[in-house]
Amino acid sequence: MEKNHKRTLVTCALPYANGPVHIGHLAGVYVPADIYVRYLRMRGEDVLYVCGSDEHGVPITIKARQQGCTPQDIVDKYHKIIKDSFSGLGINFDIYGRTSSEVHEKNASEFFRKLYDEGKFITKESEQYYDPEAKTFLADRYIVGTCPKCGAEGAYGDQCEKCGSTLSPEELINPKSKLSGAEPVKKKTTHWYLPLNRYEEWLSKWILEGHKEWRSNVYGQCKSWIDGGLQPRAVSRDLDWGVPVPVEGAEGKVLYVWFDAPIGYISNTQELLPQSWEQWWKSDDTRLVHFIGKDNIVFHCIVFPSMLKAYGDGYILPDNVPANEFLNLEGDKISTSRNWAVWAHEYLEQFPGKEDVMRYVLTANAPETKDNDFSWKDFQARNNSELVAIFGNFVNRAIVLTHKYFGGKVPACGELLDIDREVLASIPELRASLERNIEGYHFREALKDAMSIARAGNKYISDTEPWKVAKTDMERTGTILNVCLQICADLAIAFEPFTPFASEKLRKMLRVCICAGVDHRQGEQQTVNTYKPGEGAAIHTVSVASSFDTAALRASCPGAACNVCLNWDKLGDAAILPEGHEIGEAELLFAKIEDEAIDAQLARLEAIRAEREAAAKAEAASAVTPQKDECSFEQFAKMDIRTATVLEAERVPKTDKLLKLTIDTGIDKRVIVSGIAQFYSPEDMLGKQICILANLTPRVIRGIESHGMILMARQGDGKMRFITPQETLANGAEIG
Ligand code: B3M
Ligand code: ZN
Repeated sequence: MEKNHKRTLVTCALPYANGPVHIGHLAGVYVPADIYVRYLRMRGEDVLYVCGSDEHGVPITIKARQQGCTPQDIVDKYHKIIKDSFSGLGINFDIYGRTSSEVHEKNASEFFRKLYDEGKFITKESEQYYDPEAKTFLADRYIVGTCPKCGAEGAYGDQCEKCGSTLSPEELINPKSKLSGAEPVKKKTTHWYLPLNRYEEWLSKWILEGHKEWRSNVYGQCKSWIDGGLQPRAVSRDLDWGVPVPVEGAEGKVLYVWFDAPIGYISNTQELLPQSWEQWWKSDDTRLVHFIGKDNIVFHCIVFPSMLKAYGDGYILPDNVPANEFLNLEGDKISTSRNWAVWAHEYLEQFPGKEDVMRYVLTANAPETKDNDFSWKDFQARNNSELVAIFGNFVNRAIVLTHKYFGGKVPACGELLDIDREVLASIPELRASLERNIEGYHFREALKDAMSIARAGNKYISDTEPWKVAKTDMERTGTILNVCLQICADLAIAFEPFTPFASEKLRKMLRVCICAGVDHRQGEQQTVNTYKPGEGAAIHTVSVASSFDTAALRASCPGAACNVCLNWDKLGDAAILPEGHEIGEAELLFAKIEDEAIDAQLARLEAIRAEREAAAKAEAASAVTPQKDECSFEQFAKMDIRTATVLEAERVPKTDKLLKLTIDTGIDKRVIVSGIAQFYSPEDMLGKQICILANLTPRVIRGIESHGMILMARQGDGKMRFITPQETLANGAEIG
């Protein structure tokens, strides 16, 4: 890896603490970031890994209102759930902070104040929506209405979830307050704006000229923002939840959540490292990488950098902003409000011990270049036919056979044949590709490289058949198993970033440890969340910086039964495990996932889908069309509406919709052609008393002359029923 930096600061988008995290979040941001961090640590890089909850913003106040509690209750609840989900999946940040912390409030406030004092903001008076009943201004998400782009109901003031368009509240058709349902009125208010236009040229140089290597989705979005001309952006809101605007006369105003949230990265670093945080944020030899989802690109590439630029004081800018596209679930967009998601905390409960499987599947299907789909069948297939059948199966055969023929000791490596040399030579090549891919943020491809090592091992053991060779040639059997065990050690290294739980299990079987940064096993797993130079310097410097000094490492490997310490640099070494090294018992690395578990998940989703469809149907059925223009009594009186009875009914040949009815109108017997065949069969209509418009000008329909029209009631979803008197009357009774 190119090294013109001393340390890497990795941040992950701060999840809103208004709900649990789901697989879309994991695939988009947290799993790739975790792979990246684990990899860098194994390479001996000094990495700080920062995240936390985003505890301000309208989604939180809305949730609190829905649940009848305070915003604080909401953030307390979800902060814990989210934090536990991450650690359950092995995503161990150095700090998982909160934007409601004191440090953060102070930081965000001071940040604003400095820009304010230095005249970096402009103020603008504008008209904004105000709820006259709730007596409050309505932030974007508090206004709902019809989407001007796709016509969907329930679009928000900032976005339509149906078609994904970005909206402004003014664009909504029939806007309604989410608080009271009232029609909002426009009212004057003043806000502070960051004039992004002042930074346009600078941004263009920095990104469009200087970061052509960024992912094309990220670069493309930046380019279209910059080319479109940047506008001043409001950095305050009329709200009562958030960091108060620290200026006289700003009562009832708070910092816009997207102003304070990115400062949260800095606050969290500061909370963890009150003495040395500046080294991570203000030093040119720190490399900053933001992992985010695609909906956060503008904030991380345009707004936050402009804020930092305006602030000055040596803040560094991101070196890269790997943003992913979205993950869908079973072909449908993931949606929190529709409960169309796989929630991380539920997954962890329902699939204990399968943390790695989710990490693996989300990486194999990572939405890196386009939106991608998660399906439970694919999840099962990848587990059963890749993790179990290839990776697990290979490791199991190698370890079981070593116990069977060599008493659990690594056998000697004798003379190598071509087949041995070939498999051993393939690993450094795969390693090089894996490194290129991870360092270029192509995690899907990197995982394929790691999996190729397992495939190579599995093929090698199948081709060399040591269980057959053992009948005649123990020395050759030993060589084959020696090669297999070296590949097992390679797998423990290569898979540590992707499937850390399996890597740990494998290390236990091989009785080795790993220098994965601060995660140097010491009987009990060290918590990785303890990056504390000063008091915890030993953890940091010993296990990261000098962990590749094998002697020092062994010395710091107290009492563990291992005498081999792995590190990234050993990947591909043909003699990682020395002859005679004693390995542990075989344990299954991955277990098969049976159909029942998958069917249960599919049934759950099916039930949600059915419920949603039923609700949509009911809503459509109850939709009423607006009242028509007035008509006079004279106009109405012209219509001759009467009762009649159906005497004969038949389908009009070659049509789906038409019935030919012969009716008794009391005046005469006549034929009416009616478009009701979708709703009634000829038998249904026979003998029924109906109401007709008798004096409608006759029309020829499909060659049949029709004399009048049957009165039908039509519901919002198109369902139709004919009108019939409450009790049978004489035919020809006038209606009106
Ligand atoms: N909370 C938005 C999101 O979850 C937001 C990220 C903040 S990162 C500073 O999409
Ligand atoms: Zn829309």
